[in-house]
Amino acid sequence: MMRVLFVTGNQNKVAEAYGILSPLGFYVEQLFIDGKAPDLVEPQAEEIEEIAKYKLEQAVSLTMGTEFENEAVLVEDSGLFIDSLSGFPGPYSSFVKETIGLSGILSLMSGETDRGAEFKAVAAVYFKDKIMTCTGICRGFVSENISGDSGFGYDPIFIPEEANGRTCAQLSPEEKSSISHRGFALKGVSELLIPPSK
Ligand code: ITT
Repeated sequence: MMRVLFVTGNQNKVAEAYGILSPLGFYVEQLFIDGKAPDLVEPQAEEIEEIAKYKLEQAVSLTMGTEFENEAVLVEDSGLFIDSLSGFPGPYSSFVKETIGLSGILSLMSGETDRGAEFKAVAAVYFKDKIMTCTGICRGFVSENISGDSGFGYDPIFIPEEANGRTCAQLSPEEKSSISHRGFALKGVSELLIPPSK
């Protein structure tokens, strides 16, 4: 099994990536340096693609010259893009979650009938001098209420189109990953790492 080192501070992402990539023949492990998950700087940028590339550069430079330098290094950046808010919070999703939180988003949307939104993830991998990136999108709606207690982040207020009205926080990890932005982005990069045999 090929090992993929995931550079992230979010253990929920690691657990999901492990579930998505293990059946495809990859062993996902969170990268720790000196016992700590390295803190990557997230630039203020309009596009999560740009943020993911910047995070990957930092992640790769952290592994250069270490025992990890010949291994595949993965980063990922994601965000929730709400149609009626012109794509907000998008690249600012982390900050918004920490400040106004889920209830703040629901208040911003109070009385709004257009609840359309999408989750987007950009996964970027460096392996053998090559950079591979893939974007995954999950279309859905922002719920009226906070529901469910599995998952993380915005899961309790996001209803994927395929989820029959349930929020991501009401899905099993397998159900979420089979339709999620992260599921699509990681399956995409896995095919670039090892093209499927015909
Ligand atoms: P990194 O260390 O990998 O950057 P992070 O949690 O800061 O971890 P992001 O910047 O990519 O990750 O995430 C932006 C926000 O979107 C953050 O608040 C996450 O909790 C949330 N988020 C990302 N993926 C999600 C998912 O699958 N379900 C719900 N919320 C998610």
